[in-house]
Amino acid sequence: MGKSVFITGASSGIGRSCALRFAETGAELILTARRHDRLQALAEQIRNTYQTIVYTLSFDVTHAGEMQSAIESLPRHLRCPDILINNAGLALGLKPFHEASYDHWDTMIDTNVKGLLNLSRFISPMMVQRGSGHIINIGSIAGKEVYPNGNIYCATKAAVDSLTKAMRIDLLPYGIRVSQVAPGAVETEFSVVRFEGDEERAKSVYAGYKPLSAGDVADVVLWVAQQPPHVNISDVLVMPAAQASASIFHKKF
Ligand code: NDP
Ligand code: 8X3
Repeated sequence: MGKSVFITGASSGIGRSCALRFAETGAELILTARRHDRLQALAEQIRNTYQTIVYTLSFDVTHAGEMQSAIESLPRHLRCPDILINNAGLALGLKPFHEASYDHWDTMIDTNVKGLLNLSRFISPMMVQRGSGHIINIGSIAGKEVYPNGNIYCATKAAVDSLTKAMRIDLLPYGIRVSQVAPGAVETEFSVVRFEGDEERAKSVYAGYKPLSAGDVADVVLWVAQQPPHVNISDVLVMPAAQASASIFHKKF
């Protein structure tokens, strides 16, 4: 492949698996997240296994200034990657609307929506100037359908769904492809984060059926990225075979 790929949220789950999948193709990687140690360990594993170039940047996507300084520390040719994968995101809590935490709302909106906006707004002008690029946003089934107590998380992913369409329209004249991969249930650290470290509760989300793995989703992201230049996979909804909609699962206990 030989492309440069910038991945947010590469310290865990889907982002980490994307890093490994793209590394196999020989891509130059820019891996970002807040947890520096995890990024370093992953970068070392990738360099040793695939002999590919990997840069790591530790920043919080909600801090636009921090993000911009981190990108400016990269060699000039990597500041505008061929592919940007906007993956960093999280859910916090699962409470009815009238009981949900204001702090959780702020963090989800700032991370899932403003984080994606900050980064895309910073990098897309460079793609426009170059006349090429591919932005792949990780949405969710939660952005297409609302489920009980999902309220603000679902709304942030609906925003990702809308922004993907908006970016595709506005960046169309400049040779920039914009895609969304929207997964159903994927077993990662997502539910441990959502339930603030409650491992048992997190495990129960994936009990009785086979969820997607982060690698399953990374395979789809790689497929989207590997299409010929005249093809854009605009939107992929990928779910476990045991999931029919945001809240309907076939579970066997
Ligand atoms: P994980 O919790 O395993 O990974 C989330 C990643 O996002 C981590 O690398 C984390 O890194 C990063 N991240 C979170 N907040 C920030 C922040 N403020 N700044 C920078 N990085 C941040 O979950 P998943 O891999 O499952 O989630 C990845 C994406 O997939 C998310 O957008 C999620 O909404 C989406 N998704 C997940 C599904 C699932 O069922 N798991 C289904 C559909 C979509 P660090 O903590 O080191 O900063
Ligand atoms: C993550 C999937 O259904 O738990 O976006 O919200 S879900």
